[in-house]
Amino acid sequence: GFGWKRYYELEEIEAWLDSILAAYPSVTEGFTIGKSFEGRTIRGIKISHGTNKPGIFIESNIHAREWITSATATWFINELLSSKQTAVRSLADNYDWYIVPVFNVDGFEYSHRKDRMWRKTRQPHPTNNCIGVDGNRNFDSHFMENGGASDNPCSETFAGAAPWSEPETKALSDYVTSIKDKFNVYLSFHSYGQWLLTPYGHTMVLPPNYDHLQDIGAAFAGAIKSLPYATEYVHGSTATVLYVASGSSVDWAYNELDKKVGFTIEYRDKGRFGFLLPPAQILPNCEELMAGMIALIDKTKQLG
Ligand code: 0X9
Ligand code: ZN
Ligand code: ZN
Repeated sequence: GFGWKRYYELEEIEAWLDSILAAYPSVTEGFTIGKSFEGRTIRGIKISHGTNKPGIFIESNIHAREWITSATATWFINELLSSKQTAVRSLADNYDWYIVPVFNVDGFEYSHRKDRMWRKTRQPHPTNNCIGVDGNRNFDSHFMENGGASDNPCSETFAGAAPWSEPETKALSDYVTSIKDKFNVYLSFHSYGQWLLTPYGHTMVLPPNYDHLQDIGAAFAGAIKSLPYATEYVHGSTATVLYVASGSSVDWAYNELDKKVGFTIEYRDKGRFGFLLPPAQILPNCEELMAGMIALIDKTKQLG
C-alpha cells in the first residue's frame, strides 16, 4: 500500500488520493484545477470540518524534481484526516484546507520517466528545441522584472513568452482567484535549502507586514529546531535570503490577491543530497513540516 518510505509516481499518488476521498467522504472533496499541456488533470483535495472556516491553500511540486514536496503534502493530508493528536486535530477542525499535492503533473511524470532533474513544465517552445517554462516565474506579478527569471527558452528559469503562457499556471490562477475569498494563507512547497521565505521575490524591498511574517517565520523555525533532529530553517524575504525571482506564485497571491500571509517553504536538505533527498528522510521532513505548520498557524492566529 501507499506510505512514506519511498517516492511514488503520479498514477500511484492519484490512486491514493481517490482512496482517501472514498474513505473520508464527509470531510473531503476532490477538486480540479484544470488540464496540463499534455492533457493530465491537475487535482486537489479540500479538507473541511464545517463551513466557512478560514482557508489555507497549499501548492506543491510546481518544480518537477522536488519530489519531497508531494511526499510531504500527501503525508500532511493523511495526518489531517487520521491523526489523533490534539494540535493536529485543531488544524483539521478549525481550517479549510485546499491542497494540490502535484501541481506540475507533466514535469513530475517526466522526472520519473526520463530525467530525474527536470524542473519545468513540458510545453515545447515554438521556435527552438527547448521545452517548458519555470512555472514559478510565469505568474502575473512583476513578470520578468529585476532579474532572476530568463527570456531564454532553454534556461531553467525561463519565464515564458508572457504571464500565464502555460495552461497549468493559467488554470491555477483562475482556480485560486475563484476561491480567493475563502482563504488567507498561501503556501508553496519547494526543495531544497531549509528556508521559510516571505515575499517579495522580485525586489529586496520588504513587504508591508514583514515584521509580522518574520514573527511567524521565527515560530516555524523554532518549532522545527526543537525536534530531536534539530534541523535549522532560516527565515526571511526571498530576495534578501535567497535570490531575486519575479513572477512567482507566492508573490502573485500576496500582491494580486491581497493575501496577508504567503510563504515559500524550501524543505531538506542543505545540498548534501539536494533534490535527491533519500526516502529515509521523507518522514523526518514530514514531522518537521507538521511542527512548523502548527506553530505557523498558531502565530498567524495570534497576530490576527
Ligand atoms: O527559485 C524558485 O522558484 C524557488 N527556489 S527553487 O530552488 N525550489 O527553485 C524559490 C521561490 C521563491 N519565492 C518567491 N520568489 N517568492
Ligand atoms: Zn513591478
Ligand atoms: Zn522549487
